[in-house]
Amino acid sequence: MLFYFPRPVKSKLILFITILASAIQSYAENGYDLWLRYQKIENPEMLAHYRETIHSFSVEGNSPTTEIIKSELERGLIGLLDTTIKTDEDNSSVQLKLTRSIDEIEGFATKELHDEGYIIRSSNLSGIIIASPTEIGLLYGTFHFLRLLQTQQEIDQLNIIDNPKVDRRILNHWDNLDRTSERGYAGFSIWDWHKLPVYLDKRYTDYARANASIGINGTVLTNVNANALILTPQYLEKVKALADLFRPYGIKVYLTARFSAPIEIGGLETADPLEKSVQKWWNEKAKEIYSYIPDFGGFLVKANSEGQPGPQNYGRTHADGANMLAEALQPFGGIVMWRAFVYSNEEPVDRAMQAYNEFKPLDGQFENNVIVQVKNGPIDFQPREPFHPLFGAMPQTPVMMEFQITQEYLGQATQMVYLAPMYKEVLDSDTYAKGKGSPVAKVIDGSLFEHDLNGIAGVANIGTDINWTGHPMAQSNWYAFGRLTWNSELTARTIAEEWVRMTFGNEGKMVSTICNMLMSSWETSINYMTPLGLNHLMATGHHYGPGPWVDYLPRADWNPTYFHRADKEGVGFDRTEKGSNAVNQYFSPLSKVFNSRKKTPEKFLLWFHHVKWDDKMKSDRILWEELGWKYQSGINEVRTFIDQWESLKGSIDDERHQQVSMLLQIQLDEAIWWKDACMTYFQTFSEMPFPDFMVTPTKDLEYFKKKEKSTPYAPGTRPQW
Ligand code: BDP
Repeated sequence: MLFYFPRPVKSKLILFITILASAIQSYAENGYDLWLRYQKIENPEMLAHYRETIHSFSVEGNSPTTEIIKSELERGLIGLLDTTIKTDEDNSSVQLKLTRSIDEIEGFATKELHDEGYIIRSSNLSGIIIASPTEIGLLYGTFHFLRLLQTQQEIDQLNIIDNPKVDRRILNHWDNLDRTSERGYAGFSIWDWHKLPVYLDKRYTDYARANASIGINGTVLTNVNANALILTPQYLEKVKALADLFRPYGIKVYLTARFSAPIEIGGLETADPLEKSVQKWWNEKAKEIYSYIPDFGGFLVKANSEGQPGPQNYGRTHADGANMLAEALQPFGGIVMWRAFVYSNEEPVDRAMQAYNEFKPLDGQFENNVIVQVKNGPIDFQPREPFHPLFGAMPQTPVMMEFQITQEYLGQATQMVYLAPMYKEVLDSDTYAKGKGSPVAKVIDGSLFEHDLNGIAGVANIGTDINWTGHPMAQSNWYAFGRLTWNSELTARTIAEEWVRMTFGNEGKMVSTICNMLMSSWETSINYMTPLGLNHLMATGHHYGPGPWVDYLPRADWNPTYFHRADKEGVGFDRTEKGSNAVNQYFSPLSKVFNSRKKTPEKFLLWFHHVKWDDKMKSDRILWEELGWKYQSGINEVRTFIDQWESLKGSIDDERHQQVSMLLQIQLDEAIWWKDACMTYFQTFSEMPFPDFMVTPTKDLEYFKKKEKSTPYAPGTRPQW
């Protein structure tokens, strides 16, 4: 229907709508721009200083990547400085110069730079120079420079040399071809396979920009529980469209390879890796993929794990399977990331030990373009796990890290949990593989055992939600993952601060309040979910909410009761020499530390020990009380987050402020639910009264058991485990 307004009314109305629109725009933010908001610098002195220092720039070269650099600089500088910026084509009097002629830079040895590295220098005479041997390095340097402005740093005395510590910095999308996302909590998959290859969603470009801005240079587009169809020409054309779009941003595309693909899409009768016909099929498949995508990164493979097909179906080893794929990719420079997340139902040994038992004997048997991808801990992305004992245990094999960015076991998209402290705890853990000073970080950057092939992967938390990650604060985890893949030495706090400044603004109190909230959020979530080394207490299928009583699943090691082992005496899994002896998979002295009840850090206590309910803890409380203490403090801490956030009302745009407020309320309810359900359940074993300092649950166990079943459609669900 068309409305007709007489002219004067119409123009007034238009004026009113325009004013309204700009008012809303300036104060409502939907989070789509992530940390690349480029809002005008609030601080007038800094703004004046920056404006004086930069009013033109030049970028050497003329390629898709240099075009991207120019448009990012324009967008960034115009947004931040709110002024006109010249791109000086003749290069004569520019203040900001991007160049690949590093040799000309005084006092600088080119060999100091990695291919993707860059330098940023400022001098009074020649302005600011960003230099790198590659265009991608210039793009990274550009984002670094913009970050300096976004976080309001001094730019007068810059002398930055920055190289990535790890070569393959990769996101793993557990995305299915029907656009559902396994363990995804931010809507559907961003890959619109149906409309590809013709329709290129703007999100793809913004995804690439965001990744490039934090140094991510690879993406596995498909779920590890793989679908062979992705390897058919119909889909390869679509993958090619994405690869072409991502290439100028320095991002390589990888795919998951379903081991049984030769049968499912190749018409063969077997997928036995030692069968010539199977090898031939993969060789041809690789050739075909490279005809579409000349710089295809390679395959990520989940085999013989949770029902996925693999070489063991034919009595072959993981090395046989990986090497067959490696041979197919070798002529083209591709790699195989072979996952070590394997455990078998038939195996009576402790699940935490199985990957190590399976893979350690294969050390030295892999082709040189195979890298074994290991989850950070030996079970499965639990809120807190000790590092996986395979790190350091396979000196002759490149081993890469798999973190989870999506919060499958960490409150999903309803809870604020900043994961950088967790990533850091793992990366900084000393494996003692070559004596003291052999941290996990050095295993995975290749330096400990001198491997050229090295990498870090993170299971992405990105979806179609307008703000990409569901919870506005979960953007920080995507950001932190990228920053740590580039430089694992950055502190979690430094990264948090960068992210807050770029995402919310630079006002001092706001920055420190949000940073404090972020920095304590991981420990808080552990406190109200799985304190003292407990793990896998989550409800079945979706892993949303508590279900410590679950004991009816077909496989022992899918049941929470398998993991906590509560009985009348105490709680915890005995992994000492007297128990499963998992402690022995660690190098000495760690094996000894974990074997000792007294020496084991309390954060891992119930991971390694079955401890009596009345055993004394460091706090002088007995274990039962300490559990209550932890659960209750988790709740109290969430209440503090609510107050802290409330104090920021007015200093953050209303839209995001309100979203986080509502989510914190859910987080509080969930924390209380966790405490009540777990303490009520564990009380059936401890048979002790709830400690005084803990708010007593008002419902009985039956209530919580029913509640566990009341969310069958929680997002990201898998049917069983
Ligand atoms: C578990 C998830 C499951 C994944 C599996 C994996 O629950 O959905 O398929 O890990 O990593 O964490 O393969």
